[in-house]
Amino acid sequence: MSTPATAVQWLDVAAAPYPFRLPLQHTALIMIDMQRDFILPGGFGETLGNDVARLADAVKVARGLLDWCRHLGISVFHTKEAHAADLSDCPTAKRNRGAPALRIGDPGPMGRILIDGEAGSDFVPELAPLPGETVIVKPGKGAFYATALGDLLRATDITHLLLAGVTTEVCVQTTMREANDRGYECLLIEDATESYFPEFKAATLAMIRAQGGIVGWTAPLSAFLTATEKAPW
Ligand code: TIU
Repeated sequence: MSTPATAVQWLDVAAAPYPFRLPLQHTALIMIDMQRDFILPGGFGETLGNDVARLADAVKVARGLLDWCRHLGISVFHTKEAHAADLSDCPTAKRNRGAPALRIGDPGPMGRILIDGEAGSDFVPELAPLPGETVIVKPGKGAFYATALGDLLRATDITHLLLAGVTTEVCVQTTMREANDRGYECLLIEDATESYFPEFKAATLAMIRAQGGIVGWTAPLSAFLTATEKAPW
């Protein structure tokens, strides 16, 4: 059945804690920090002492999610956690925290750690943005803090957000909570997000959907593919 250009197409997705209904024309994907610095050896994630290999499977599913969004014309935003070369947007507390082998701004095998424009801060190639997709460079964990994301979402009448990326309990959860407080209906794609700590991922998913979806919904990518097959349009 053909659909008038102005009609909103609704999708009903099996999700927890209950089905998620989204209007495609008012939904955006926020793909969070799928950068070499978190996903590949030699970057920020590894210098913090983490096993970055744990994130590889989520990259594959995230690619499937991106393809699905692109096919349906859903707006795509990519965020990257990165700082200015002079570190003017990096709080001293953030740079000094812990005892990493390399600190933010130090030279590493993929360039200076977590510095915008360096190879390590760029996206992994399979998740590179396409022309027309928006890249948000953020100095913090949450994608709304000190960025134009909120203004851009408002300007494009976005009401529903799909979230994915790394790491689940750090930048993804922070961003989802920021978005929830701003009134967005948020769903986290369970298998397109990952943590260096499986127990933290599990706890985050549970926290999000507890209490009737106090932060939002979760669902695997397969739920979206099934919902699309069943859609009346
Ligand atoms: N360390 C960790 O788990 N995450 C971050 O530092 N940033 C993001 O989650 N992107």
